[in-house]
Amino acid sequence: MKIYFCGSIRGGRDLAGLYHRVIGVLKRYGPVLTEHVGDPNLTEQGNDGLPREIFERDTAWLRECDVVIAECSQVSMGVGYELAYADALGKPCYVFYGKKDGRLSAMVEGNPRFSVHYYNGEEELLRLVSEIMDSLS
Ligand code: 6K6
Repeated sequence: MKIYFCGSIRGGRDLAGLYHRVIGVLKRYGPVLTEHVGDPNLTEQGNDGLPREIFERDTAWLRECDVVIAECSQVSMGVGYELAYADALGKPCYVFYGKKDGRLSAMVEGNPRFSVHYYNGEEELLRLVSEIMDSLS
């Protein structure tokens, strides 16, 4: 099972450590095509390739993947774009949101094809991710 993980980059890297640990769980189930999203050395200012190359590579991975896992607590235009792109391809999309003071975009929360999960704290997030991946494998 090829897994595409989405998390904020230019939207802010506050949750990079959390992404890294979610990816650690996901890797037990198959290759995570976007492992770099959890790289603690990747900053929002970093310039890790030309935007066109990033777009072509990431959209190719979205076409190739079997499941999309998106951590949406940190608002990110790229994550929203990836979810819409994956949805148009009919990919199964699992969305996670852990902020108490804020609301997930209605364009994500309201999509009946997305499986949206709210969590309280990292432990619950990692448990939810494992349970979902167990159910898919
Ligand atoms: C810019 C700054 C640091 O790195 C970059 C560009 N590098 C990227 N490399 C790979 N994927 C990227 C990059 N920038 C965005 N993405 C994709 O969009 C990732 O798969 C993330 O899930 C999502 C983040 O979007 P933004 O809008 O928060 O950057």
